Amino acid sequence: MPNRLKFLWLILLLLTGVAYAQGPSVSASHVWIREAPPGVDTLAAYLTLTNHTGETLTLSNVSSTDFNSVTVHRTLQNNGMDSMVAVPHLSIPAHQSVKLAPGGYHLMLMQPIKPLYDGDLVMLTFTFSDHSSLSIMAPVRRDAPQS
Ligand SMILES: [Cu+2]
Repeated sequence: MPNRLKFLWLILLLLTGVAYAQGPSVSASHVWIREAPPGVDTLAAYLTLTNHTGETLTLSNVSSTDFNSVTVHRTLQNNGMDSMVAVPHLSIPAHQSVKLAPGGYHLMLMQPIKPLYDGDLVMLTFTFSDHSSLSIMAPVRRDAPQS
């Protein structure tokens, strides 16, 4: 792993550690953004959201200072054709995780403020139905991480 990536992961681990210390309602893991092909101004972000509370929470908003618009999408496969639908109210059941991963749920990041490449970091801010919020740094990657 290149040193620069090690450093980024260290920052991510520290941020996650701080979030845990404050006892967040929801935490994020396996976070990454797929680098867009040249000329494409829509990127997909993937992560796992874990609800640490005893009640179902809904993701009420996602924003990023690096994009004009962020929405939750779901990829659907119908007769071999992929299509995407908006998911306005993603639910995370009590003490459970929801995976946003290729082929299923994802964040659709639209109209980046500047071009983003492998190794860049993007801040994403999530707000949930209990009014708690979570900000994370998501690394842009050319290829899917092994996990
Ligand atoms: Cu999408």
